[in-house]
Amino acid sequence: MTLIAKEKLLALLLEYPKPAGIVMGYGTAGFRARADTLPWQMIRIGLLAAMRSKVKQACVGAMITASHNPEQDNGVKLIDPYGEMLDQTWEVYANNLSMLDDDIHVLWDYLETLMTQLNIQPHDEAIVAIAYDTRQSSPLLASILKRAAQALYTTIMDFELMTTPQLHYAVRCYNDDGQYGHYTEAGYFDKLCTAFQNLLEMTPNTQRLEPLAVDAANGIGAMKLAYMRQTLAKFIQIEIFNDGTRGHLNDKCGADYVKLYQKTPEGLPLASYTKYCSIDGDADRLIYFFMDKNQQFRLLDGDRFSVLFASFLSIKLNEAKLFDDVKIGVIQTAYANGSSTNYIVNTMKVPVACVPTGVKHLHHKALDYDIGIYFEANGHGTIIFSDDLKSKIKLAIDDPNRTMEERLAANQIRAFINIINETVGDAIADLLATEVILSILHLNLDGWLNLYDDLPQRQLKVAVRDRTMIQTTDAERRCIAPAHLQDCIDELVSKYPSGRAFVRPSGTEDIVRVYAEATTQVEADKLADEVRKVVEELTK
Ligand code: G16
Repeated sequence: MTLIAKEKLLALLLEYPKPAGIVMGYGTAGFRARADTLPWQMIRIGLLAAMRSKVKQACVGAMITASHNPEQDNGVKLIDPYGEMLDQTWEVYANNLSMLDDDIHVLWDYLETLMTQLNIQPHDEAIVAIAYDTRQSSPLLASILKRAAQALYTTIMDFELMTTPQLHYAVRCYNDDGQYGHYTEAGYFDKLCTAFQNLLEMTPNTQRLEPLAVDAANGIGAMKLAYMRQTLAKFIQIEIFNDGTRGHLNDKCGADYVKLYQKTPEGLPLASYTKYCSIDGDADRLIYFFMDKNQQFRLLDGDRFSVLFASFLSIKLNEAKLFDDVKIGVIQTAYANGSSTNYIVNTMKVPVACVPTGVKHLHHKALDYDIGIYFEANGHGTIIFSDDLKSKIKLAIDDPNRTMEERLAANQIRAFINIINETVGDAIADLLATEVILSILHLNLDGWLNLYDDLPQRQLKVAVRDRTMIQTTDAERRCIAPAHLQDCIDELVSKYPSGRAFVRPSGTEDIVRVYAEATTQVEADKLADEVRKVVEELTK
């Protein structure tokens, strides 16, 4: 590689030195840590983004966000050319680079070895699309990443403030020459809003949509939803709260807070609306909730979206007489409420697969189906539709031998597909998809909730000395380290009828997560607390 590239890199290493003793791994959603400990990491990830782009001969994305984490954190993750998460084999290179100290010779040798191994030339073209959330630390981190990528002769597309799913969408569109949509923000809004409008207009007897109050977690989603509000006003009134003008990012609000603590966020007028939802700091998660007639808080989480979306698509596939030709499946993680899995498998007769936490795992598994519906209980998810399914839908729409009803149903599926952001979980797209289904199926939140009863559950965060001491297997449902932890959990669980519990280290926060469910809330809370004590004891 050229001397100039080496000099540019050296300047960055001197400007943003790696703190002594720091260790960071590419986790559930990239590197995440306190923002002030991240600048050195941005150099390495900028280099990796450039290399990935050169290898794939396509644009890749770099999103700077710590999503649901508190304001003082930040993070970065790479997006592959099809808009999906970085190929997991490349997480190894990310970790290798992360382990290297600031010695320019060592770093340079590693880059050259990688280039030889991957058969790339330093001057091969590279394009990296960058975007960031509203955190104060984001612009600086973005600028470091940009300079590092540029040192390896990379063209930067700087989208500045965007939601995470918008960047995933933009990368996909850019690489497929606009087949999936136009890569700009205007293209994203236009695709979603047009599909939403088309689906409502083509459907007879839709139910009028009640106004929706959105808790935007004081994050980027507020700004982006505000753009769409006007366009959608003819169909739905969207009111945005926690829009960042007063509170702090994800502080006592947002999807993670509402799901974790199973309570309403601050900053919303709770008596005024029949429907509420919360998104998270980078708008990739969505949770609905409402106050029932006894003013009790009622939550509709990611499991509920799987049920709603699978029900709607099954109905429409049946109407289009396509159901028997289509392989539909739901992907969950260990956090899925046992009742939801039971309902999907036994009542809806749709197969369910369980994979480890992290959209990257769910997305991968969803590719096994024509319609792969994946949601984590925390509200992060989407649907993937196979090319084969899309062709069948098109043929059905154009087939003059089919009845009007069949062709309408096929058309409705096509419009619905265009609302969904297939690249990654997208709170805005999922919100529109939810609203449209509620309108078409004449459901309110109460009716949606009453499809099945959740088992009471509790989730806890436990601070431990070293969270990597906990190792899991079987899609994170069982522990293999430390010794005896699983035996202890099994013994505790056996005391609770329908009890279930597991622990796993978080890949985004420096904590261990405990999950427990049982037949009553008191029991779920007690089981979670007992498991917490065992975790604390065995990780001392
Ligand atoms: C990220 C991932 C999600 C994951 C969540 C929590 O969400 O994208 O798939 O469920 O972290 O992960 P962990 O339990 O390992 O901390 P987000 O919304 O923070 O990007």
